[in-house]
Amino acid sequence: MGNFSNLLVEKEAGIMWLTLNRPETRNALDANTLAEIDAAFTDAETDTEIRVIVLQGAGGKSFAAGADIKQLHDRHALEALIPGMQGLYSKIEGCSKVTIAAVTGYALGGGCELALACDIRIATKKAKFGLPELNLGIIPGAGGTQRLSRIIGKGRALDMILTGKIIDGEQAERVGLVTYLTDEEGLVDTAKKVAADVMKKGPVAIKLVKLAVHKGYDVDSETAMWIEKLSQAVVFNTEDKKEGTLAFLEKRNANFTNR
Ligand code: CO8
Repeated sequence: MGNFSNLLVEKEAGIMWLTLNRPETRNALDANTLAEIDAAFTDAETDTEIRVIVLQGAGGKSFAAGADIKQLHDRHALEALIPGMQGLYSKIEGCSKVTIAAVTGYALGGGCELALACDIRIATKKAKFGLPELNLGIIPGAGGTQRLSRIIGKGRALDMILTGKIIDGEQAERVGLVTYLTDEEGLVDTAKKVAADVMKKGPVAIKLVKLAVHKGYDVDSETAMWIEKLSQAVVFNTEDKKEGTLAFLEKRNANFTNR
């Protein structure tokens, strides 16, 4: 992977830490930052050592304050049709590794949508979530209209989008936008703990359960059940399944090999 200017990438003990690093703009997501996130995810996908990807923001004030409004100002209609931020977030959702957003400070617009595209969201009490795009005369166009509704329900999502209200970490936990709430000092440790729980699981099973949940959510229930059944059929045939069941019977921890 090449050198990045707006994204810090660290790999440690199975975790890829991605830190959005433009604190002077509250980590606004310009085209260069998005390209760097894209490249980091491409790398993570093929790096068998990496099991979990944690996204966070540098500077303490912000996870990400959304799309870079300076660049947004000059966009024309056809540019909204390219995959762009929406395509990248779909790639993140479809990543076979587990993704965690560790949020303190602002997660607004495309920053909130980035957190919504992750599998698990952790927030501090100082987190501030919102989709304020309508203030700018645009709509949440990086998956926000769909993912927020699915995660917190259509009524609450419409309220947040139409009023542009910003909710803090405690409110976000109450409505199910985040599933872990911590103080600022505990953010990294909470992410590490969640990652450690995930890393005890079989990698092939993780890949397929993500597929079953995400893809199954978008289709009718009978098709979704088939996706689940076929995913189970795949894992039934793996070394990991043999090892996981044997380890239980032998009263020891499983040693999964991703096969
Ligand atoms: N883009 C560019 N610059 C930004 C952004 C941003 N999103 N957010 C903050 N900045 C810059 C400010 O302009 C300022 O720059 P300067 O120092 O040069 O004046 C610097 O960061 C610091 O900002 P503030 O002084 O405003 O800092 P505060 O701590 O007082 O406030 C806020 C922080 C609340 C985050 C405030 O800056 C703010 O409201 N930012 C804009 C938030 C916003 O509206 N986000 C939504 C953007 S639109 C979007 O995300 C669309 C996604 C879908 C696009 C799909 C396209 C197809």
